[in-house]
Amino acid sequence: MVVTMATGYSQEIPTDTSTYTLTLKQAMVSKAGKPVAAMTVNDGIPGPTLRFKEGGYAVIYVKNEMDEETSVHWHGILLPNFFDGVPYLTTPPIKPGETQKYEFPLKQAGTYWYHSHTMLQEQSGVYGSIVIEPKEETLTYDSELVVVLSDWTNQKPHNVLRNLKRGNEWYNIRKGTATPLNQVISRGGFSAQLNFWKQRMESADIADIYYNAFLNNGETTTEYPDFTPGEKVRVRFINGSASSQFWLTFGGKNPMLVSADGLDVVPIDHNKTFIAIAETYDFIVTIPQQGKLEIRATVQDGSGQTSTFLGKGDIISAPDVPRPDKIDMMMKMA
Ligand SMILES: [Cu+2]
Repeated sequence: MVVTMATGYSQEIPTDTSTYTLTLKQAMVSKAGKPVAAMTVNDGIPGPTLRFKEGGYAVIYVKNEMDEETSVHWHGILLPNFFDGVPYLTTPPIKPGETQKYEFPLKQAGTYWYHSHTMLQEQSGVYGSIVIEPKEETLTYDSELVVVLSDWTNQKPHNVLRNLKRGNEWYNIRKGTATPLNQVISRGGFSAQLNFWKQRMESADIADIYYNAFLNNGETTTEYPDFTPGEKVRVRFINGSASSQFWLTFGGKNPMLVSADGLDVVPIDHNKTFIAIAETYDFIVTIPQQGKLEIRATVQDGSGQTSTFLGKGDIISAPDVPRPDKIDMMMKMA
């Protein structure tokens, strides 16, 4: 079948077409103790995993049932510019009540994701995962699991932004990552602190925002007990956070890191891996004969974590990641 797309060019549409509809709604959602105004994709946070096959064709309808305009950007996907989903730049925004159709051939394989590209809607919950299976699988594994990491605040995202613009240390005090001046002085860091103040910076800092929770697949802890001993599971991690970066650590044997940002890498046996905002990493883990494997994401400043458990039985804990020494960091930076 040949169709003319909205961009004006014609193209052969493969019979291998996968069609999805994503419906965006405003809803009260409770992820950290109390319901707050949030935004859902198909009634969930994160939204569903969109699965495609390399060489196939994607058709995605995005339905905006919210009272404000929106957009969805397909992060890392090679596609015609018109369907990139960045409002006012490549793609028109989706007005309240409107549905936008995105369509593109799938020219790559791997782990990717999607998120709103409008205002602060990504922080409110508009994000989800994309998996494109390769034409020919070169890796050996039995099953797979997608894990979307994110950060959650009970504050309105606009209030968070306002607070950041004030440039105070309230969030660091709230999450216990501030460095009290008496400690700075007792460790000989006062001249470093003066240097920082002169440059209008507070003490050394890693992450600016206090989050009420860190999530994987929308929960602080998730359990996947159905994996069986010896099963090789490809775990696809996506960091869909608004402003958090994590250290991933794995219980039991080191996992095999097989892919980064959708591209296969030379497989490497590697445990502690840093995942920055918007990055994706795939690992193959083997479910142990006894016990359940913990995979832990520890936020970079040490103020929180979220764990995924695979299998059943006693916990095989992931290694701890020590809190960074911010006074030492400040002295080195100054
Ligand atoms: Cu993006």
